[in-house]
Amino acid sequence: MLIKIKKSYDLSENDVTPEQLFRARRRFLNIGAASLSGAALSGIAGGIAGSILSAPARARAAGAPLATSKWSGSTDEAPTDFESITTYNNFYEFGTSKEAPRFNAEGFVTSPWTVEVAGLAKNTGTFDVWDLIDRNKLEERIYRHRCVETWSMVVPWVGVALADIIKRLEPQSSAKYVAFQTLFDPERMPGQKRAVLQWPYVEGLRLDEAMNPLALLAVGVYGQELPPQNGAPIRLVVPWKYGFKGIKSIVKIEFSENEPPTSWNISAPNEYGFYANVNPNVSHPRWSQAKERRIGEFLRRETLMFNGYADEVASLYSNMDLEKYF
Ligand SMILES: Nc1nc2c(c(=O)[nH]1)N[C@H]1C(S)=C(S)[C@@H](COP(=O)(O)O)O[C@H]1N2
Ligand SMILES: [Mo]
Repeated sequence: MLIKIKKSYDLSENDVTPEQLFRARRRFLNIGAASLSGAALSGIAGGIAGSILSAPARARAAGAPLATSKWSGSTDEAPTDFESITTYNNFYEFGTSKEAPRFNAEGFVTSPWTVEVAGLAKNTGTFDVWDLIDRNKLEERIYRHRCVETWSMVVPWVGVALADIIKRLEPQSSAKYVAFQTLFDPERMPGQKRAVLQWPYVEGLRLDEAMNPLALLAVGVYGQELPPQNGAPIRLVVPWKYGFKGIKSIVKIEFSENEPPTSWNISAPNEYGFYANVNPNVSHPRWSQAKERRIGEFLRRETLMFNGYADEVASLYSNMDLEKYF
C-alpha cells in the first residue's frame, strides 16, 4: 500500500491555532459528519449502503456526531486542535510513527464491535459496545493528556465514567484489578505483523483506580465518534497516568485478583511500570519527566504531579513509594 507520510517538519506544532479558527473548523467538521451519516442512513434504507458509498466516505461516516452533556470537571485550558489530535497518534497496531496510524487505520471497521467481560464479576459475557455504553449518558470531558515521551495535549473526549460500567458488571469482592485487551487481528491491524510489542496490547488498573471518577471509557472526541487512529470504537482514558495506560480499541475487560501484565512493562520492565502515574520527580531511565511539550505551543511547560489531578487521585497512593511503584 502506498501511503503519504508527513515528515515531522510538516507538522504544525508551532502554529498557534486561533481560537475562532478552530471553532469554525469544529463546526465544519460536525456538519460534515452529520451530512455524511445522513447519506449513510438513506443508503441503508435503500439497502445499498455498501455499494454507493466510497471507502473514504464510509470511514468518515463512522465519525457520527454524539450527543453529550457537559461535565463539570473539565479543564479550562484550550483544547488541542482536532487536526493534531487525529493526525499525531501513538497506535503501534497501525505503525510506530506518529503519522502512520491515521493512514493505516483508514477504513478500519469498528461496527459491529463486541467486548467480552470475563473473570471475577457477576455479569460476564459478550456485549455489543453500544449495549455496554449508553448513548444517552455520554459526557464531554476535557482532559490533559501526557505521553511518557514528554509531549502533551488537551483533549475533549466523549465517554462515560469507567466506574459506572464496572458497577453494572458487579465485580466480586475478590476482584482487585481490572485488565483490558486490544483487538488482535494482524490482517486488520498490520502493525501486529511485526513483533514491536507482544500482541495483543494489554493494560490494567487496580480496581480502586478504575473506580476513581476521572477514569473514562471514551467513544468520541470533539463531539463525534472516535476515528480509528484514536482507538475506535472504545478506549480507556486515565488522565493522571502516562498515555500508554489509555488502551485503544478494547475487546476484552477482565476482573482479577492479581495484578495483570501490561504491554509496555512486558517490553521494558525497568522503564515502564504498572502504575505509570505522571510524576515530574521520577525520571524515565533515559530522560527527565520534569517538563513537557504541549502540542501547539513553543515553550516547554512544567509537568504537574499526577498531570494536575493530584486533588482527585493522590489519596489512592498515600501509602506507596512512588519511586518504587513507578
Ligand atoms: N492498543 C494500543 N493502545 C494505545 C497505544 C498503542 O500503541 N496501542 N499507544 C498508547 C500511547 S503511548 C498513547 S500516548 C495514547 C495515544 O492516544 P492518541 O493517539 O489518541 O493521542 O494511546 C495509548 N494506547
Ligand atoms: Mo504515549
